[in-house]
Amino acid sequence: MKLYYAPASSYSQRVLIALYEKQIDFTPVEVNLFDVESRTSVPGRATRSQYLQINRFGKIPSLITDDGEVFLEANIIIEYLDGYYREIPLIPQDMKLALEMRMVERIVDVYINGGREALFKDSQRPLEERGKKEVIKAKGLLEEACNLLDEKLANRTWLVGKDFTLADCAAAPTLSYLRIVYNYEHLKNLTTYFKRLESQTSVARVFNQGREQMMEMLSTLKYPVNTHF
Ligand SMILES: N[C@@H](CCC(=O)N[C@@H](CS)C(=O)NCC(=O)O)C(=O)O
Repeated sequence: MKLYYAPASSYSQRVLIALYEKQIDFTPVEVNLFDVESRTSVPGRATRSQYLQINRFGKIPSLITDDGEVFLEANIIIEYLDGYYREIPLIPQDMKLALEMRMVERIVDVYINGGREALFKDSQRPLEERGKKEVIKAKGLLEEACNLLDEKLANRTWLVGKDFTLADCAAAPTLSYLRIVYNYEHLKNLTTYFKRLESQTSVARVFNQGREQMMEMLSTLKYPVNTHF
């Protein structure tokens, strides 16, 4: 199977963590994240026209199976991987735990990632234009979501149940990039959990692979952000 991805892309990182956790062989195909217009070819990478035939939205990641089936959307790709490679499961068998996992993933995606995006965009506006109503609202939702995770993590190793799940695959890159614009060190359980994520082999590998590209992107910003993340 082939994974179309970019090392610094947080949604690609979710899938890479799942692939490494499950120890699945795959062929990585890098899509040029910097070249938004053409996604032009660098040898060994997908061109925009090639890539749009796989994913009409031009978003990464995408997965092509050995049978030529195409899966879009990071979570759906992980669900596919989990269905076919059961030895190391990332989705709980128990129905209620599986629902809790999906709920937590939605909270991470909608409120934490959404809040992070809003804060990041705000950080790139001139000072006098920052902090509008929508940004304050997004920050409030982000804070509530972080509080919720912190409460859940009071007596847990991973976000849901006893094992590492898809929710942790989603949380790792989201919480890593969140630190660029928002400091959550006051939330002790969440901070300890993030350290635990960083020392998970699959996560450390993915973070190492993505760091250089992310630093390159951050170095082009108009206004500085926290680069110690
Ligand atoms: N809902 C999609 C989101 C994918 C997404 O937004 N990927 C970003 C990279 S992290 C992307 O492709 N950005 C490039 C662009 O929008 O042109 C998923 O879960 O896979």
